[in-house]
Order: sequence, then C-alpha cells, then structure tokens
Amino acid sequence: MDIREQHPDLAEWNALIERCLADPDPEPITNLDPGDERPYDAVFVGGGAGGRFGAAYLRAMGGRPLIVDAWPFLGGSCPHQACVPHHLFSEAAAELDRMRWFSDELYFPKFDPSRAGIKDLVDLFVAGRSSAHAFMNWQTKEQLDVEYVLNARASLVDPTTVRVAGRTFRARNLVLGTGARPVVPDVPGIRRPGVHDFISLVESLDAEPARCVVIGGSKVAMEYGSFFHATGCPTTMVSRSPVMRSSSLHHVDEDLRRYVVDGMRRRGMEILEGAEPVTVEGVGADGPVTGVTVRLADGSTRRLEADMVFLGLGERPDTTEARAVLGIEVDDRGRVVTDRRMRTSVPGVYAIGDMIAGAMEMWKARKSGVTAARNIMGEELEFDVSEYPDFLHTTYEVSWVGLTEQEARDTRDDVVVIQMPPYVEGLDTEHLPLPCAEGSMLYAFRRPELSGFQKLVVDGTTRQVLGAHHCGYGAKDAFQYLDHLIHRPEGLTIDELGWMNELFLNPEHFVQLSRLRAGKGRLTHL
Ligand code: KPC
Repeated sequence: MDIREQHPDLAEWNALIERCLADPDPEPITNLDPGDERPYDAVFVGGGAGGRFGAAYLRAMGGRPLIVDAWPFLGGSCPHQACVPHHLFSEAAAELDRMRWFSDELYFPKFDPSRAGIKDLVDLFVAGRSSAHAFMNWQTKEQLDVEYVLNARASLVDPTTVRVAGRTFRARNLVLGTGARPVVPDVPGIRRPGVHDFISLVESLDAEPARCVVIGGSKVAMEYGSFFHATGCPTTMVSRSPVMRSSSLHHVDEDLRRYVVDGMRRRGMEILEGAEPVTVEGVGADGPVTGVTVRLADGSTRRLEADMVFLGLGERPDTTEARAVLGIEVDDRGRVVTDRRMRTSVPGVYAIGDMIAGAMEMWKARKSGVTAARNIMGEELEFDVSEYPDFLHTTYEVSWVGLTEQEARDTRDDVVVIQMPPYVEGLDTEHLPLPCAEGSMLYAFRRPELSGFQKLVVDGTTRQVLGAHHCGYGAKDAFQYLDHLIHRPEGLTIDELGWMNELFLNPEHFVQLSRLRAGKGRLTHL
C-alpha cells in the first residue's frame, strides 16, 4: 500500500495499523519519495526509538534516510510492549498501593480487591496502544519528512544493501536497530503456558493470575512484580543476586536499596535472594503452570505455588542475521560491538539501541540513533553510554544519579551526606512525616514511614554534589537536570544548589536542604 500521496489522519492511521496487526498476511506500507533521486545516506533497519530519532535527525540535517520495520508502525517495542505498558502498570501499582493503605479511611472507599486485576490493565493497554503508533507514523511522515517501508521485514544483503517487500534498497550506510528480546533461562518447564515475559504478558494473557512467581531481580522483575502484587496477586521474587544489585544497575546506594526493597516486603511481597529456579511444574508434560521449585540460598529447595511465572532476567538482541550475512562482531553477552560513534566492526554499518552494550533505556536508544546519524552526515561525534541517571518503579518512583555514598567514601576523604529522614543514631525518625511533597503528603500524615527517602552525597572539601538518590514520587524530571548539572566539567556545588529557586513542596528537598547547610565553611551531615 503506497501512502505517499495519502495523508491519513490519526484515526485513519489507527484503523490501518489495527488492520495490519490483525492480518496474518499483511501488505507493506510504503512512504517513498519518487521525486528524490539522491541515494539513501542510511537505511535504518528497525524503526524503534533509535531508528526513528536517528532517521529524523539525519533528515533534519539534509540527508536522506529510509526506515524499514516489520511492524506496521514506528516507535518499536516501547509503545507496543515495553516502556508504555510498564508505565501504565506502575502508575496503577502506585494508585492501588495508596488505595490499600488508606482503605476506608478519609474519603477513600473500602478497597475492593475484586476490582483490581492484571488482565484489566493489560486489556486497557492493548485496546489503546495503537493511538501512539498512529501518531508516530503520522509525525514521521508529515512533520519529520522521513521515508519508510513498514509492515515488511528487511533482509540484509551486504553492508550497503537490504531487500524489503520485494525491492532492493541501497544506501551509503546501514544502521541496525532491531532491539532485543527477553532472556529465557534454561529451566525445565519454562515454555509452559502461564510463563510470561513483558511481551507475552500483553500479547497473550488470557486469564487473571492468582499467584505469581517472578524469576529475576532486574528492574523489569521489580516493576512488574510490584504491579502484580499491588493488584492483589501474591507475588514472590526469585533472584540470584540481591535485588537492585544486578550487573545491569550502577550507582545503587545501599540505603536507597534497603528502603526500596524493605518497602516491597512491607507490602507483602516475598523476595528470595540468592535463589534460583530448578523446575517450572505444571499440568502434565506441557500443560499450564502450577508452581516453581527453587533452590534457596542455603541450598535447600522449596516449591512455590503459582499459576503465572514472569521472567525478568534482562534482554538480548538477535544478531543471527547480522553475524551470518555481514560477519558483525558481538561481545560475550551477544550485543553488537560498536565504538563511541556507533560504528560496528563492519565499515559503513552502525548499530544502535538495545542491540549494543549499556542500559536498555530510551535515552540510549534515541541518542545512539542520533549519534549514528550525525556521524553518517560527517560529524565526528562520540556518545559515552556508560554514565547516566537511572530510575525504576516499585509502588514508588525511584531515581538516582552520580555516586553512591560508598562510592564517594571509596574515593574521597571528606564525604558529607544530606538525607531525609536524617540518620541520627537513636533518633525516632520512624514517625517523622518527612520527606513529604506531591504524592506523599497523605502518607506523611497517616503513614509517615512510607513517605519516602532521599540522600544527597557531597564532597566536603570541594563542595561538589557527587550523587543524589530518591524514593518517592515525581522526582524523575529533577534527576534529568541534576544529571546534566553534576556531570558538567564545572559540576554543581552545594552552594549553587542551595541558591536555586525551589518550587515548594518539591519532591526531592535537595535545594532547601542544601541551603540549610551551605552557610557552613566546613560542611557537616544533615
Ligand atoms: C509516549 C511516547 O513517546 C512513547 S512512544 C516513543 C516512541 S519513539 O518516539 O520513537 O521513541
């Protein structure tokens, strides 16, 4: 279907995408500019966040990109199966948590667990997800002026050629950005019905689970496990490493970690650390899941009842074709090796997004796509994926950036901590209604121990802010800017932070707390 001269509105795009998703033998959607006779500067294989942003940037610089994607929409897994449903579920988890804590108090109705379900939220998401897809297609065509072929899988031919929808496209460069898939552990019974990852959860959950075992201690494991539990599905996490201590997370402060993990346990989640699955049991040889046997940290085994098992063990890219056709180099974790300009081992071929090393996060996907585009267009731009702010959800929003207190102590003589609630030996902070701000005011007055945790790590000699750590609500935005400020060459001092204009009550109290301490020539803890 050639839509170049058509200009579908959002509803028309939505209907077309829904039709394509429902049709097992669908037709390609082509948006090619016959009037542009220039060769393509790059074919972006994969139109997810990395490919879409890379292609848009390349086009904005005057180049000619082409995106090809097997799905009938742009934007990739984020709006279809990953980030967007995760955020919907995590928002629901936070609201359900509040409704449970305040059940039948103040203006809250008595909590009715029969009205909270995983499947309802999954269905809500699936029914609405095509509207984001429609917008991505519309924006990319009408506003960003990027050519694309959708709903057709590309085959790699050589470093400058792909075949898609029966046509051959040549370009000066290829940019590989086809994402990653969840890791499936080699455990007997792992393919039984009822074993889900974040993809199959939204694609095929067909009944409300009553008891869940989450395998893994990743962000995804914590986030989905917290959501399942908040809906009323009792959930046990089985994690080999301590939760929030997996290799995919960096700069996790131990006090923050303890507040977050204790908070999950306080809400009734069972968290088994140092444990691993032995078998997934079910009805007959390959029928639905009924439980998981796990080996615990002490070497004993235990059977956990479950009708849903959720896998949260991270993701790996599928590089089979890139290795076979292009001979591309991958690392020991199966990810495409690139330099800081996103160039792979094959000249002219770039890789971006979840295919390469680093966090499986949006900032890396989009910025790596843009980095590839700018290099293709002649810049010599490097992008270091190793240092970044991070966040996750439980029933809270947890954000952090820079050094942990321990990392700071390991490298500096004079480390000052500004924390809320403050740590003072013997002080009864359990009932201190701080921190409090948007999202935690009711907790502060009714359940102060649930109102959050925050810590600022400062170098007492240079007065530089080294790290910030937060559990609560609404602080993620601030961490984007804190990341920029503290990682500037000149950094950010406690004096500068304390002189900013706070929009009171701000979710992290770092500005006001810094101002309370900044007058001191010799800084001390607060
Ligand atoms: C809300 C939203 O932006 C989710 S979809 C993002 C896809 S893309 O803009 O291509 O990164």
